[in-house]
Amino acid sequence: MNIIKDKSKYFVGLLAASMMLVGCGESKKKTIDPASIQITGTMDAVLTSPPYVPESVGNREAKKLIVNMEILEEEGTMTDGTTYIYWTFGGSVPGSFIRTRVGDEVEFTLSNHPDNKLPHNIDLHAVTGPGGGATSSFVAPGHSKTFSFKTLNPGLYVYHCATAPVGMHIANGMYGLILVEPEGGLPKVDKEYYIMQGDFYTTGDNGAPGLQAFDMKKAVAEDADYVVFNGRVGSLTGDNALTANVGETVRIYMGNGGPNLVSSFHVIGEIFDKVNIEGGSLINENVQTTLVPSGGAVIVEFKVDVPGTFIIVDHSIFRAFNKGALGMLKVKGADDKTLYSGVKQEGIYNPEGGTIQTMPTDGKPKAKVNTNKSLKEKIALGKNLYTKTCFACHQANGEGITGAFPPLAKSDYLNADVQRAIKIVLHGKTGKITVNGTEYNSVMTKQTLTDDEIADVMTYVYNSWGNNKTEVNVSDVMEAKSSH
Ligand code: HEC
Ligand SMILES: [Cu+2]
Repeated sequence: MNIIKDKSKYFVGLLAASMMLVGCGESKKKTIDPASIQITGTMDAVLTSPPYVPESVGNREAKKLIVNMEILEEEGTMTDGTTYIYWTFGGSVPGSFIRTRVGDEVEFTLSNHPDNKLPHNIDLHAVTGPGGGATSSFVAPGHSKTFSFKTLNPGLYVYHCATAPVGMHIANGMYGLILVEPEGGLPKVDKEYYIMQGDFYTTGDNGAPGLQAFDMKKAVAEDADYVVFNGRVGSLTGDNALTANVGETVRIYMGNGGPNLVSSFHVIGEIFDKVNIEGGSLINENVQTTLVPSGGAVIVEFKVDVPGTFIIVDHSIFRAFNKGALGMLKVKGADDKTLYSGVKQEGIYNPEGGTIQTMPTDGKPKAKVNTNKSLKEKIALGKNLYTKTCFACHQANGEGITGAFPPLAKSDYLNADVQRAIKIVLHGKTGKITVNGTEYNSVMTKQTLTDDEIADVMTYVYNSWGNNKTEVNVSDVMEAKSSH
């Protein structure tokens, strides 16, 4: 079937559309012309983790702004008793907040920590250039890349990793915000905060205890187990709540990393006095709920007139009370009975808590190296290692990811040759291989595991998902090490 029957017509259409776009761009540039703003001097950017933002730019001149960002893959808490391996820009989800002004020349260095397992890059929506920087910033573990760009458009922009499989990198927490302030800076306010929403997909359902792996199937189905602010349940509640005093103006830089869901952003009991729609220059006033698209952002501002706890939610409300998208702003100060009579019922908005109750984990310490393990013990230890080390690529049930990571489940390649498989784990693997009739030409990084751990993880893999039940011993790993 050929949808585009007449290709020449299609191209004429495209040409007309692109001419229109060029036209708009030119008329805009005549009034602003940020490309011609000269820079004076160099400064290091101060980066902050959420919910904080760096100091405002005020009326400083445009500068060469040095940004150093480090990618870290690390285990963190999703909710009490549940952990997840997050991939982060700067060690937090969302990643470090970057604050610039229009006309800055940003020199961006992206470093990928040597303990990380995967290559990454960064696509900043504030960048005018191929891939928003992604093509210039692709960086392997233990390396760094530097590129630079000029900030041409004021606004609040999302940045994210754009390494394949892109959805998976974003789902694991690789997103953040970069603010480009206009000439002279944004108007001064009393309090500024940084919130970003994200949806997470785990093999166990919401509240299932222990380390949870990413679930590709649920991600594709957009069936989120967690929808949260700032990477975890409870990041903005209780002692972590945002704070303000009566009479202050609060500005929230709110982004949505997705990967899938749009956010109906709302603060219960407040009205946004000002909303920079979609993080751009258009200001709306007196807004109850603002829609933040996946890969988009918004700036909201409101004056807090009465004391109390104001609940911040995604007003797609089951997400707030059952999946985690709930935060708090605690406002201190004197009551104003003319504004609010104060017939207040404590806790009326969080009777269900932020999440489903979970069983406590046993927290047993790891077993010492034991050379006399039973097959069952080896499989149990191997499963634990698999979840920590291999699942990021080969997935929870060894199903792999089409086009990127080969399956280990019912893998003909794996089952055909134990020594070859052990060597892959010992040394890593690049180049073409065919697994179950499909060709892969990708990179598996060298795994840093002891001989004992390799024996356990391989035993687990061979005894799972329809594989041939080989038991791998330390002596097999030593044999693989000594032969080439
Ligand atoms: C960073 C992603 C990544 C991690 C982590 C990873 N692998 Fe791999 N693995 C790959 C890729 C990619 C290939 C294919 C390499 C190629 O195309 O040459 C591969 C291939 C394999 C193969 C051979 C092909 C097959 O499907 O049978 C085995 C066996 C294997 N990996 C086992 C493991 C085990 C066990 C672990 C954990 C200890 C692990 N891998 C961790 C990415 C990874
Ligand atoms: Cu990435």
